[in-house]
Amino acid sequence: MKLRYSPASPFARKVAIAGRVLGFADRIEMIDADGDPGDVVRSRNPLNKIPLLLTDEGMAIFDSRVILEYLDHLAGGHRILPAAPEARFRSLTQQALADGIMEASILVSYEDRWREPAQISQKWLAHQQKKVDQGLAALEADLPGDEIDVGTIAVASALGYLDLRQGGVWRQARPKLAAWLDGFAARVPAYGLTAA
Ligand SMILES: N[C@@H](CCC(=O)N[C@@H](CS)C(=O)NCC(=O)O)C(=O)O
Repeated sequence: MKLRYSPASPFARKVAIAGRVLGFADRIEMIDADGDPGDVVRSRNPLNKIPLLLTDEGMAIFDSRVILEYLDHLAGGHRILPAAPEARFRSLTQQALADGIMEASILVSYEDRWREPAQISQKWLAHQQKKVDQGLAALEADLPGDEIDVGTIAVASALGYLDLRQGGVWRQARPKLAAWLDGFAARVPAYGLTAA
């Protein structure tokens, strides 16, 4: 399998962590966006987004949620995607919340990258940052557990992205969540191994 990724992408980090947790580290060839000038892998996704997984059969799979489901299936099923409905939908909802935090914080980063200074909208930035802050408040109030599944992998990846892009300032106001992330990092070596 080939994974088109970028070291800083939190969505790609979800996939990289899941791949290692499931024992696929040696089976997934990582292709860095920066080292792929022809952009052959990205061209397989009409949305031009990463991560994108090319299976051994040549199928292009995106987005990160679908790739995680594919890897879970490849590993025999119900390894990082619980079977029992209550656990399954809690985990999937946790993943949706974490993905939403990533999307909003990426839009904050893109504002600088894609807009001319005069076009940058403080109103839009505040709108996106509010989603990040509300998401963190929800996680602080209802902490993820000790399980290693699509929900906790996504939450850890989202928090890691905030550490990278926003200097970890979130930690001061969310001490229980910060302690949870430190515990996850200690329990899951793949977290540290996939840091940008
Ligand atoms: N929903 C997608 C989001 C992926 C995404 O937004 N990837 C970013 C990098 S972190 C990207 O490729 N951005 C390029 C663009 O938006 O054109 C997923 O879960 O994989």
